Amino acid sequence: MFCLRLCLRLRLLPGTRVSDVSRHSAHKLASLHGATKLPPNKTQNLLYPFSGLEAYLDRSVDRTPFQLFHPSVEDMVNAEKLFNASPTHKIDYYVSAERMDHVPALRQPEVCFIGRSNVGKSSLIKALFSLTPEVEVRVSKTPGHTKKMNFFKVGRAFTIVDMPGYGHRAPKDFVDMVEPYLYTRKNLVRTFLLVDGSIGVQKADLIALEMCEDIRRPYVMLVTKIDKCGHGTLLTNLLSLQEVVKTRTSCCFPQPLLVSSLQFLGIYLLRCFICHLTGSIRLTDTSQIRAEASD
Ligand SMILES: Nc1nc2c(ncn2[C@@H]2O[C@H](COP(=O)(O)OP(=O)(O)OP(=O)(O)O)[C@@H](O)[C@H]2O)c(=O)[nH]1
Ligand SMILES: [Mg+2]
Repeated sequence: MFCLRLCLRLRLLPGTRVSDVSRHSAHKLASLHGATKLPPNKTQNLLYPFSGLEAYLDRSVDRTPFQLFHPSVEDMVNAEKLFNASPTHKIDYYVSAERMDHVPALRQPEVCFIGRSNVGKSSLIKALFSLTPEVEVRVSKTPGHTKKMNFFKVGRAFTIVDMPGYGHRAPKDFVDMVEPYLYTRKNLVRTFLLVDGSIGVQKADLIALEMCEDIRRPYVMLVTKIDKCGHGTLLTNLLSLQEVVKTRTSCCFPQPLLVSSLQFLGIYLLRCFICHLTGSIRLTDTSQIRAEASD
């Protein structure tokens, strides 16, 4: 039923197909259109990854904090349009910076991705840009791969920044490079702090979380690699992260977002969240945001 309604809507709404430029090379799940060709429960999982976990969650656990941002399919379709390049809406790598004085002066709202080396920051950006596979985002099995702050422009709508990781094999000047950026960047509307869902919150993640709290700017926890472990492990890690967010944070959005860049789980929802935070789309009334996501 869900899928039928969804497919109908997607067929009716213009601009939901992959752009001409990338149609031949984009992954089949890069677009919502591709996602809706799967069986209904798989589509539901891709669009709303928490729904796949809910069945394994004890009845006594309050589901509300996990579904504060719950956009409608229509909103996800609108967000997806921003991730399709066109001659008047170019999506591309812009510049890299090692220090604040190399950071480009840009007016459009910006979001950035931080987290431990190897947590999946670059892979996530690659998945977000999967409708324009010609945009080069480098990922690697070897921790410490991203050495600079890499800026990607999404037309004039917003910028996405891929950061070097902290922890194992991080660039020595991570703190000199990233901390000043987080403190001083005027057009930064949201920081996404990534934690690996298959291994849970680590000491280094708690240090980063404290740093975000000290900076006192809004940030969001993103749980990556949710394909990599069983439901039990993922739920245990998710609930302990939720407890950290509840008890130790005041600037963090209360809902951790779940993603798998390999399987495209949660990518459509994240695109929608970014478009909402940067003011690039207006959410329809049917979308739930129980806690104001743009505080
Ligand atoms: N199973 C699984 N593996 C992933 C996922 N995302 C990333 N990976 C793998 O994790 C490794 C690291 O990914 P990157 O995206 O380069 O990680 P990063 O956070 O950018 O790392 P640094 O640049 O070193 O800070 C790669 O081998 C990816 O293929 C995911 O969603 N699922
Ligand atoms: Mg990287």
